[in-house]
Amino acid sequence: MTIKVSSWNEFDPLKHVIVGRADHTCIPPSEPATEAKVPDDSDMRGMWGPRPLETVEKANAQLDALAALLESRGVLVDRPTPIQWNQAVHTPDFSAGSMFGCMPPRDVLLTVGNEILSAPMSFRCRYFEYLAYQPLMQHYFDADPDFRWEQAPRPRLSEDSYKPGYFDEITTDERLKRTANLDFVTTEYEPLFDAADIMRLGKDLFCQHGLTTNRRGMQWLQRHFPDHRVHSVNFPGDPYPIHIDATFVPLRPGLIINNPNRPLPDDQRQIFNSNDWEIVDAATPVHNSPPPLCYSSVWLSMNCLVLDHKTVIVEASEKNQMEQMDKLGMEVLPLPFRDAYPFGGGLHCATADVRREGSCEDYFPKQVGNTRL
Ligand code: DAV
Repeated sequence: MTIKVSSWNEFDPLKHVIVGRADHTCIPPSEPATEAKVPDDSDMRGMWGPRPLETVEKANAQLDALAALLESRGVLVDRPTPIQWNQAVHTPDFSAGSMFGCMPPRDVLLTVGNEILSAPMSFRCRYFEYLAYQPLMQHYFDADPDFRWEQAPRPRLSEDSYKPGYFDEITTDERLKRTANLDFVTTEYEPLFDAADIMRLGKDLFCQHGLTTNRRGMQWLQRHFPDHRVHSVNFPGDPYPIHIDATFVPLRPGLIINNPNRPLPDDQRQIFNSNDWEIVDAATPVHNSPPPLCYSSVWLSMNCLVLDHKTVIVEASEKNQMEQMDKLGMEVLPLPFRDAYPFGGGLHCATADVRREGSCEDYFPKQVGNTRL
């Protein structure tokens, strides 16, 4: 099959994708950015180092099953090359006791049209994660003369990038107040974003302002993609706002599911309402808690992978979410995936687009409301 990098949104027919790998994944030691993410009562507090081999094998089995399902639907699947994540890293500005892993390519790689952009990342332990994808990038570069291989400015991630003591002894109420007030652990010292904070809808890129993406990161994206319109959205109600894909998930043109605990504020809905987009509450997750040693919330239930406007892969135990998808007119492909969750998220997290059919549409000709930078 010829290699052509091209993807403008989250829902056009998927033809080529990267599926992550769990090998060598570590729980990184605490650092300013992860302090903010790991809940005080989490079983991950105080733990770090390589994850148990048995859990790695189970996660890899489910990731392989995802790859096989995609291939059975005619999607070309590539895999990253894991490096030994259990190495300390040092830069002139910081040291970190280990790296993280390469199960969630979505966090690192942002595909916009014929470009794949590696995000700066805001966790020190994730500074070198892009290296796992270099062999694939080189391969696309050689195979597709139009492919733009890009890297956002490498951040320094010094003490200047984080607010000191931001989450020391903080109650959940206080967390919620701060996140609603757009007061996050990262400062505006330098542009920061994770790729998974960006929802691609043709000409419009909606970025979640949260723990991993700051205003400067969005400003950088706007200048980098001058033909796009970059928007800032935020979701009060989420004490750990990291990545938009368990909060606000488009299924097809005109339809988005929104986490009902993290509703998009009214003043930011205007652009969707005015352009006839429907925002519906996502179904309630089946589980009361995430699997052990997992960073993410139970709302990975809605972290689905859309194959085309009528087909979606959903985690096999999430009956409510599958039922809702069915009612919304989607064919559901169920796939067990909870063993993979602790390694970096759900089905959307575990993948990154290389090619979807379709072109850059203008879904929001009426640019109203206050989401623009
Ligand atoms: O709800 O914990 C998970 C997103 C993972 N990329 C959540 C967000």
